[in-house]
Amino acid sequence: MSSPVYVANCIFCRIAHRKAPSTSVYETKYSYAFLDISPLSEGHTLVVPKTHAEFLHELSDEYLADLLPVAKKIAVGTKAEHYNILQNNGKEAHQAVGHVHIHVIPKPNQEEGLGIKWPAK
Ligand code: IU
Repeated sequence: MSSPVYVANCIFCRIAHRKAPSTSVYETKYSYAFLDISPLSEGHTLVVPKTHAEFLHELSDEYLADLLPVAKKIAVGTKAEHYNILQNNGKEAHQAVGHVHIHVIPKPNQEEGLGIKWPAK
C-alpha cells in the first residue's frame, strides 16, 4: 500500500482520518464512507479514498479499485431498490469539494422510506 497523502486543509482528508466529525457508515483500509451532511435522500452517503486526490484520474488504481465495491456495499446495505451513484470532477462538473468522492443516493419508497440502520454489515 502506498503511503496515504493527508492534506490538513482538506475537509474530506480530515473526515477520512477522523480529525473532523462525521457519521461513519463503513470503512476499509483504502476508503471511508460517511453520511452526507446535506442529504438528497435518507441514507445519502459519500465514499472517499483515505488519501488525497482532487480528481478521479489523479487517484492511484490501488485506492480507486476499492471505491466502487464500497459504494456497492453501501447501496446494497440501504436495501433501496433504486439508487444513484454519482462522482463529479471539476467545478464545471459540479464538484464542490476537492477530494474524490462517490455519492450513493438511495431512492426510498415514498410511502415506507428505508429505515436504514448504519453501520453497514
Ligand atoms: P460534490 O460532488 O463535490 O458537489 O458534493 C459534495 C458533497 O459533500 C455535498 O453533497 C455536500 O453536502 C457534502 N459535504 C459533506 O457531506 N460534508 C462536508 O463537510 C462538506 C460537504 I464541506
